[in-house]
Formats: sequence, structure tokens, C-alpha cells
Amino acid sequence: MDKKGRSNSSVMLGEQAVNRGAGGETHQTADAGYDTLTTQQGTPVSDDQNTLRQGARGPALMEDAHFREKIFHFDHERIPERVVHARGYGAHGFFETYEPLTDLTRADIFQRAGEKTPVFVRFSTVAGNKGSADLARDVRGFAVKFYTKEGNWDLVGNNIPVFFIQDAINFPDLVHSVKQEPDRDFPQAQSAHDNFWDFVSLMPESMHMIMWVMSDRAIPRSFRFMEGFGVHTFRLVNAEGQSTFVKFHWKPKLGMQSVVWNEAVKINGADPDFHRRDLWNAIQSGDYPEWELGLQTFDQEFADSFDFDILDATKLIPEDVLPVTPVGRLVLDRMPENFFAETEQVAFMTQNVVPGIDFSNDPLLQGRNFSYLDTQIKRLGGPNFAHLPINAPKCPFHHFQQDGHMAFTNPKGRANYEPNSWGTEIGGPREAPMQGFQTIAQEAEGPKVRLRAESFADHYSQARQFYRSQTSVEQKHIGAALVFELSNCETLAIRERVVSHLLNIDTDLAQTVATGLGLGALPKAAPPAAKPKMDLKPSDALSILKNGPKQFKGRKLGILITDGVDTGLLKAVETAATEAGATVERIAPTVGGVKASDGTHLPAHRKIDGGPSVLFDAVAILVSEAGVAALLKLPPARDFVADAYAHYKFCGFTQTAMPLFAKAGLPKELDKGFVKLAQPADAKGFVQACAALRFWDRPDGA
Ligand code: HDD
Repeated sequence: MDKKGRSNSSVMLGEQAVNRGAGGETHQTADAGYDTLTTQQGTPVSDDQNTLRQGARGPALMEDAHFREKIFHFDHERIPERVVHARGYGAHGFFETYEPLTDLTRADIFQRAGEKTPVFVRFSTVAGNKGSADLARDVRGFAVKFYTKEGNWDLVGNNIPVFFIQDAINFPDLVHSVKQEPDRDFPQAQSAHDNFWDFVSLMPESMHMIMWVMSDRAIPRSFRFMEGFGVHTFRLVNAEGQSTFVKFHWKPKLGMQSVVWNEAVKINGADPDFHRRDLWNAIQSGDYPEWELGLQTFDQEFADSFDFDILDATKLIPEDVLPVTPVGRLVLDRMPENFFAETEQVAFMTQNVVPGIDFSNDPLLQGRNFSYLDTQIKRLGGPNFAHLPINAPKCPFHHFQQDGHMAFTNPKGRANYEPNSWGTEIGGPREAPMQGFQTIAQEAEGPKVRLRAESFADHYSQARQFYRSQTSVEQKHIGAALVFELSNCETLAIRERVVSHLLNIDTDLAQTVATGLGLGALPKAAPPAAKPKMDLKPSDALSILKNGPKQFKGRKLGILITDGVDTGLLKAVETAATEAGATVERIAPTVGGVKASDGTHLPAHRKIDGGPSVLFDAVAILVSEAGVAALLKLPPARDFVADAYAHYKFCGFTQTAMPLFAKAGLPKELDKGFVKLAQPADAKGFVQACAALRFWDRPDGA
């Protein structure tokens, strides 16, 4: 005991053993039935609250091995974040094969109907740092590790089917340009700055991707509502060694959905973890997100007849030209037990393919196959990252790789080389010529050159096709995004250079952007690429809105309530929404909840300040006359309504909400996106209307 009666060790308090901190606060100890706290060496720790010191008020002692171990470990807790895709969120699940694909591939995963293969999936943004906000305008990574019975297959894709560049040698420059500018270290998680637009405007091959990134694809509502793509052309190889080209697609079962830009900006403030929370909540509540894997397969003849080079990652093959065939489903049903051990340490590598899947000569893919191994060695500290449980295959594996940092599964026995003559008992593994991975024997010849094929030269036709495939709402968003981004570029010449490319894509778009930027006159169009620009047929599959899900399932309704709320009406709305497969949150002036019309106490999920309407897909305003009077004095309540209106959301309301609508500046004549809830029977109709997700026919939306 010290002079103040504090203890440095456990004391008995009644029946319970406790440990005391400096402030005299108590901590329950192992003596009370907890596991014993130990050092990393397994030595039991008696006191984790006080460093060893010379006398109660004296200097700390070097001898305190437990303190030193704890602090040293803490000092080393961070590992280098991924140079791109630093911010990510992962989940476990399975892939289920629909039908055997034996004619196309010998990949074990596609041999048996109903085969379930464990997977780990990591979604990510690209440019932002690890702590950046989820709703940045950015490409989303969609990386899937299949733990197949013949090794790990990593399909390291994005939510956009094309890429900025054609050759991996440009990747460091692309990434440098989009990340923070090096002298000032900002802006992070944003492409809206000079360096990025300077680079892409000097790389016309990026223009197709730019159309996608300026579209709402780059601000998805959640990971659950976005598509995924393997991007490159790969090969499937069957048991006879015949190969078929393939492009991989992921289609979300709940349909695609994005937010609008003004909403994205506000979500980033209200909940920077919006996408993480969404995935976590969905999986924890048993509402498992699901995607279908689809294949576009084609032969050399198709490749030769296609308008573009199938090795060019800035091009896609429209679904109308080559349909996507579903071959299986991906279900995410389990969150990692520990974020760092699994999501942070997972190492995806494009070169992880299995027998039956092979690469094409896409120069971007070929470069990636080099980069990913290198990055994992750097990031995870050595060559043994495959020993980490998240990266280890789940099938038997035997090899002679040994030693290095953290080698904890070195091969056993004497033989650590082959060939050897030690026999099957101790001689270790051998090659399997028939079963093993075999690279497709493709002829290759020609001079060693640094040359881009002529067939890669048309940079505008598919950009134009993408733009012209969008609904007018989506086209408006692309124009607005370009104006926003370029308005954040300080250099006039860069703004003009981008518009000069847009003139090769669509003159109306170029004009819209030029006007939005206040350019005095249109610049000259960028020199056309070597190949002439083609007018391709628009493809509906490229639009999000033309493929609307028409369901409210998996979405979220926010209900703003006050004291005096009609309990029957509230319950009816909540029931209708949950029956439609949506989740519901109540928002109230205080998180403690409200006193309903029938005197019952109804708890709330959020206080109005922390529950803005941007967090919901649709809203309902169920308020009493007295309640609305109180809301009028709360700016967040006005924002709740004004934002829901500006973001084209469906809004159910009681007549009593009208003063709040007036205060929020809504028009007197409400549009059909506003559904009056006069009685409980109206709830179903409101929720049915919400299935359209947004009421786009609102002229003064954001
Ligand atoms: Fe990459 C990470 C997707 C081009 C080099 N990339 C990374 C991740 C995804 C992609 C989803 C995150 C994986 C995870 O969650 O851990 N990358 C793509 C796609 C590309 C692409 C779809 C084009 C079609 N990448 C690309 C090129 C290079 C890289 C051309 C280099 C030559 N990518 C990397 C990397 C990363 C990475 C540096 C950073 C962290 C990591 O690998 O594990 O190696």
C-alpha cells in the first residue's frame, strides 16, 4: 500500500479479486474467473496498470520487461499501408458453382454442380489513405480469393470493367498523379486536383475510364450494390489443353445503386465508415450479400473480328455483343474475427491462378503479375506471408521453400531439395506433370521492342458509347462531376485540355463542361487518335439506372418521429418496410426516444443531429403538431427534409409535417415522390413506391 492507500497488486474486495489503477479505479482479475493475462512469452502478469519504479514516486526501471514488451509491440503495430487500395473492408463467404464447366476449363472449382468453395473478399477505394472516407469519388477494388482444392485463385478486380492505362509501366505515374501532391500532401482520396487531370489529359487512353469514374459508378451506395469485373481478358483451359478467352463479371443480386454527389460529400462527414458499416450490419444481421459470377467467353475468331484489341484493358466487350452467362454465386456470410489479421494482412496477387485458368498477353495484366508479389513482400515483411492463415491455401500443400522472417511452417524432415533419392517416405513432394498447372503453349515471336500495338489506338469510341448509353439523369451527373473536378484544378490549360478530349467524345458534354467552367470559348478538339472514331451502338448494360433493381430489399428507411407520433402508423410503416426486406431506423430529437400518441415510450436509434437523411435510401416524417413545432427550431431537422428532397428520395409524411417542409424550402406542390401517410393502410403503397429508389423527376434536385 502507498500512503494514499492505493495498491500496486491485487487485493481482495469482498468476494472479488480486483486490481487498482492509478486513480484507484478497479479492474477485475484472473482470480475472478478471467483468463490470466500473460506476456508474449506466456509469463503471468500480476500488474498491468503500474510500471515498475523505484519507490511509488520514483523513476521507472529498465528492468520492467513486461512494460518494455508492451510498448515495443505497440510501437510496431502499424505496417506499411497498401500503396493503392489502402482503405478496404473484407468478409468471408463461399462461392457456389451452378453447373460443371468441364468443356471450358479444368479448374477444379468449376467441375461439380453445387460445389462450395470458401472465399475471402476485400473491397476498397484506390486513392485514399487507410483512414480516408468511404464515399470518395473513386474506383472500388473488388478482390476475391477463392480457396480452391487446387490452390488459391485470386481474381483481383474493380467495380469498373476498364482501366486508365494500357501498359503497367504507366501505373506508378498514374498513382502518383492521383494521390496527394507530394509537396503539400493533399488532397487525399480525391482526384479533383491538378496533378491527376494533368496526367490523364496527357494520356488520351484514359478517357474511357474517365467517363466511368465521373459517372455514379464511382460513388456506390454500398459494396453490396455494385458490380465487379476481372477487367482483363483471361483464358480458361480445359483438360484437353484447349483455351477459351474469358472476361469475368460480378453482378449484385440486389441490383446496382449509387448515391448522388452532394449526398456523397455529406455522407463522408456524417459517417466516413458508411460502406464498412453497411457491410458489417448486413452480414451481422444475416442479410448476406450475394453476387453472381458471369462469364463472357469467346474464341480467337471473335477476338480477331472485334472492333478493339481484347488485350487492351481500356476496352470492354459490350454485353449486347457478347452476353454474360452466370456460372455461380458468391455469398458473404461472415465478418473477420480480427480486421488486421485478416483484412489488412490478406495478400491478393493476380498471378495466383489455378490449373484451368491462365493469363492473356494484356500488357497491364503481365505487369501486375510482377507487382503484387513484390508489394506483399514489402508490406508483410518477408516471403512467408503465405503462412498467415488468411493467405494459406485450404488444400494440402508441399514445397521446399524455407526459412526467412517468421517461418513457422517450415517443411519437416531431412529433404529440402529435389530431385533427391530419399524415397517417398521422407523425400518430400514431386512434380505432377498431368495434374499440375501448365501454361498454355502460345506461339510468340517478333523483335524485342517498346511499342504500343496499333490496335490499341482508338481512345474515344468506347468513351462515347459509354456516355451515350446513359440516361439523361446519368449524363447530367457525368457533366456535373467533370465540372466539379476541373473547377478544383487551378491551371486553366489543364481544364481546357480535358475539354479538348471531351470534344472527341460528345460535343454536348464538352459544351456543358466548358459552360460549367466558365470557359470563354471551346478549345480545339484534341488531335484524333490514329484510328478513326467509331459511332458504336449504345448498350443499356452500361447504365445503372436502366438496370434499376425495382426493389427496396436490402435498403434502409429512416423515420423521423417526435413525441405524439401515431403508434399505429409508425408500426405499419416499419412492418411494411421490414416485410419488403428493408431495415428501419428511428430518428428523434433525442436518442432516448419519444412518447407516442398512446402514451407508450418508443426508443430511437439516432438523435436527429447524428441521423441525417443522407444515411437512408428513403425517409418518412411522422410527427405530431406539437412535435413539428419543436423540430422547426432544429436546423438538422430542416436539413433532413431539404436533403431528402434534393437527393431525390422518396418521402412518406403525415400532414402535420407541412410546416417543416415549408421551413426547409420545399415547393408547396409536392411531387409524386412524396407519399402522404394518412392512415396505416397507406404504408404499403409508400414502401412499394420506394422500390424505385429515387424520384428523379424532380427538377430542382442536387
Ligand atoms: Fe492493382 C492492389 C485492382 C492495376 C499494382 N489492385 C490492388 C487491389 C485491387 C487492385 C482490387 C487491392 C487488393 C486488396 O484488397 O488487397 N489493380 C487492380 C485492377 C487493375 C490494377 C483491377 C487494372 C485492371 N495494380 C494495377 C497495376 C499495378 C497494380 C497495373 C502495377 C503494375 N495493385 C497493385 C499493387 C497493390 C494493388 C501495388 C497494392 C496493394 C497490393 O497490391 O496488395 O501491387
